[in-house]
Amino acid sequence: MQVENDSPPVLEITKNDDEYARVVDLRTFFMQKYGKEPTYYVRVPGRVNLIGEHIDYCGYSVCPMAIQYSILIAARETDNPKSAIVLSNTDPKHEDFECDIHNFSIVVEQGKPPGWHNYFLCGVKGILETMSQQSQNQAVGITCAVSGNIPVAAGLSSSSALVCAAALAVAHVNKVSLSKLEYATLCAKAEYHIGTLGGGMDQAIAFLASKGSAKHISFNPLQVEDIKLPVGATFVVSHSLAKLNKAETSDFNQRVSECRLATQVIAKAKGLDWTKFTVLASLQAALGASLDEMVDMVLNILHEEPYKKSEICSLLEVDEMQLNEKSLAKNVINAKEFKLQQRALHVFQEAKRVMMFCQTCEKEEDSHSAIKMLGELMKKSHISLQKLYECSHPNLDRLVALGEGLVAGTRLTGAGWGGCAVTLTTKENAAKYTMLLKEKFYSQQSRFLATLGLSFYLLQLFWYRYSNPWQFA
Ligand code: NG1
Repeated sequence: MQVENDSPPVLEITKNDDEYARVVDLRTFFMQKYGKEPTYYVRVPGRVNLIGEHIDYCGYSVCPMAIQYSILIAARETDNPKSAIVLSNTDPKHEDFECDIHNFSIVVEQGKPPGWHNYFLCGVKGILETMSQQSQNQAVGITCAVSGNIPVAAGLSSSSALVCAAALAVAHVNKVSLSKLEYATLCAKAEYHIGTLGGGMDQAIAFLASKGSAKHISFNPLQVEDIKLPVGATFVVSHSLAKLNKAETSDFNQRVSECRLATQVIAKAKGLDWTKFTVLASLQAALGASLDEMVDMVLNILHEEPYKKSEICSLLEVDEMQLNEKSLAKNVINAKEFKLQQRALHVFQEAKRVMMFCQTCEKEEDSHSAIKMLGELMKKSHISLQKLYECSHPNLDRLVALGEGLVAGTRLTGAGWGGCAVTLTTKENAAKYTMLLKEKFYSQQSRFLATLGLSFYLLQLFWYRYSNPWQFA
């Protein structure tokens, strides 16, 4: 188990780095905009999750890896007035923003995608909360130009990368020193201000990723281990061309709330004080049961038909107001029905698949059969997300159905309802598979031609000793 008590690294960038041109462009943008030189840069990667979907917020471990797309910030301390936060973005769609570090609020309207600066402000808020009142009063502002090339609303964690990059930028100018683990924890909490109750995977991999390696990340306490993928394992990440900003709808928080309700209903049925439980992993720990036993328990205790609020109230012996307060996210209190059995089944079975994925990587000597086994787990993960968790999208299902004979398995990655799929294939088959995707998927989509360059990614991951590190910076 790796202990990550060190601070995020300060890296030198040289002319040979792939990102050099991007840094130079951003510097030019900053200087044209503000008439001054940036004094430092921050870069935070996006990620693709290989397996372990919608279980981080239930306390279960996940297997993400960083990708080469990132948020890059050019920054300097603001001098006039000293407390101003001044933001601009190289993407003209994102408007300039200014506020005072001592007086701002994060405003998110329901049903609308949050303005980009709100993610930045989450990072600022996270850092301010680590400071004493006196230091907060003296906090200095920051002038930033932001450049992002992680596709937005694609399940590749562009929003968390921005929150984390903002936290790093503001911490630096205010001389706040934190470990990677502290950053990951505070940024996960800070992103709650956007309104979605994610589980911490994205912020953890943003700080704990290392070049050329996927990670097994577990929570409570936050820990990270390298995943030694089989030789030749190659991942292709493809965009379904359907976008969903999860802060725009209540779907994500509905799932979080359903998992919480499932936890509490099972806890009550087992004679535990249900008010003490919010996540399925803590319930499992309290019951001392295996994941298979938890699956049996779900099938015995929870019914398949959706639960009405009134039924849950009577099971937990509370009124509706108490239920809203104890168990439901704010934007879910008007939901009429909750599927508890399906969601809890997905979580326990997905948590088991993560265990098996990691064990296969550890134990299987023959890389060919290891890749096959990992692919099977990924396929099962997708079916579960589609049928039990209901967070797929027809485009994702079409991507998942392609590649018979060329791929080991494909699944949706990230929150779903659109966004990207991740495919495990071999080094030999990757090129043929990407050709097939172009022919059978992208050429059929009218928007594809316009978005070809942006929508399609090939990420090759080799055994880390043979990797090209810059691909996974
Ligand atoms: P996306 O939407 O892919 O960035 C979200 C959550 C994760 C996790 C995944 C589903 C946030 C910031 N991220 O990721 O914590 O729950 O969905 O596995 O809410």
